[in-house]
Amino acid sequence: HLAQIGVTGLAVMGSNIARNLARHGHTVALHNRSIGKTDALIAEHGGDGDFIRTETTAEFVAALERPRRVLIMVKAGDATDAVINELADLMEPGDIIIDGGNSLYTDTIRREAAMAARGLNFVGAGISGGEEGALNGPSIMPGGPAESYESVGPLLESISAHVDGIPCCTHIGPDGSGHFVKMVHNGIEYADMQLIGEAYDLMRNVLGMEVTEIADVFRDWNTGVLDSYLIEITAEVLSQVDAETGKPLVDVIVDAAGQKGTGRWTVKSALDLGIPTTGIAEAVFARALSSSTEQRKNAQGLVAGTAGAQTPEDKAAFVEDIRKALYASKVVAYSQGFDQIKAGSEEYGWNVQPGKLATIWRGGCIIRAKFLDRIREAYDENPELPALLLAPYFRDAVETSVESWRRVIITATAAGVPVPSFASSLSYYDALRAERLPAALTQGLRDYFGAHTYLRVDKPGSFHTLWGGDRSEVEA
Ligand code: NBP
Repeated sequence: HLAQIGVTGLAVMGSNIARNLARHGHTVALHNRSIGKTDALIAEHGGDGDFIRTETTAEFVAALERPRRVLIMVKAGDATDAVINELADLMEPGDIIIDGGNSLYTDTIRREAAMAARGLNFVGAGISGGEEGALNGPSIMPGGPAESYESVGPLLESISAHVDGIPCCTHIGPDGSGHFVKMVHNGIEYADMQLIGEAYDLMRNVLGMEVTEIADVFRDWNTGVLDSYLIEITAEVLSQVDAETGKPLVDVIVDAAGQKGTGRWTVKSALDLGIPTTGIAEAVFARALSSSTEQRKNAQGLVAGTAGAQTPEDKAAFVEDIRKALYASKVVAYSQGFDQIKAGSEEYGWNVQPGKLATIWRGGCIIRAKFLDRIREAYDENPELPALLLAPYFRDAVETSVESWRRVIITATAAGVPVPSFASSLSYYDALRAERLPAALTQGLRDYFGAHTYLRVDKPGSFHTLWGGDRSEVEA
């Protein structure tokens, strides 16, 4: 008998996806560079469904029905290229290679073109949800040729998470689009986590709350508009007590955040596209600062200068202010993320539908949240929405939070507690709604030192002031 799909790369993600496929009644051919992982999977979970064990890549390819469908779940980068090339040599026109790893979208664009030239269909699929999602239903963002989605879509949809009966998997667009949106998804995840961290820090270091009390606040927040996976697990992590010391676990974890690179990729892409994705950038930089341990150690004795700081008198009211600041900043981060997706889609001609994306992010993935329903509705109502922040629901949400938002930042600043994402998100909002920006002065300076010219508010054309001469204005 032959397999409907093959999975190569059987580390955590690959083995869980293979099991998920088997549990949904698909026959799955298994392959891994070293046979140990394949055998371990069959020994431990062979009962999950119909698996075909293969050792060599040739055996693996021969175990598949046609058109062949292979899902690659290996380390992103060179390993993925090596596996693609090995498979491509053994496959035939019309066969489909799916890369489910966290590949950089520009790699996916390159690989898709190379495979297309050989008659093969290449699907770069972003998969979110971590280990647990891979096993029980991830959010899947497949790009690549539309025809290939007809073949792999039903398979992938069957194993994805479902919300209200709708699969959290949809065709995103051509070549690198799936990995691009997965990248921005991860960037948004960085922003979300940074905002949660700032909210926690404010409760801990401005209000002086106990960790367990803060856990209860997050548990409570998870019943309202902030209802989401990350808020839910924040309560879990904060409730955890270290067995060895009896302290809250969060107090024995080293406060230096790691990163694997997707946040950094998102910010690099935002810079290239000229999109101010400040929420994500602040989050990436905040992780970098946290890991500058040597500098931090040396700076610890610096005078804080927070003599004027006052603890808010009404604790409950300030907690509510923090909740609103978190929500408003989150709206900004998502609005910026969707702006970046729109810009990427235009740059590469992908025609990504933001509403469809919000729909498949409602379940399975790390940023899953009630909130995504509101985003979906906003794009359903107006697919041409200039910015998420300007959709009526989100406009209201931010406008009714803005006073709290300002109070939180003023209080944090006076107390010397860093709130880079809260503060920069508010500055972004204030800049966006400003009637005039100091960019006019920037233009004046650029014209002064570099004759870069400027536009005038009152007439068409480009102008230059003769700064070194009689300072009269000439048309450029
Ligand atoms: P890893 O990213 O740790 O990769 C391990 C797998 O890659 C093993 O099967 C290993 O084979 C194989 N491999 C390597 Br390394 N080099 C190879 C090569 N040159 N040729 C063939 N195989 C090679 O596994 P993971 O954490 O399960 O993640 C898999 C993919 O999914 C990655 O791209 C990751 O970024 C992505 N992803 C991960 C998560 C997550 O939560 N972990 C979430 C979403 C996406 P071996 O057993 O022979 O060493």
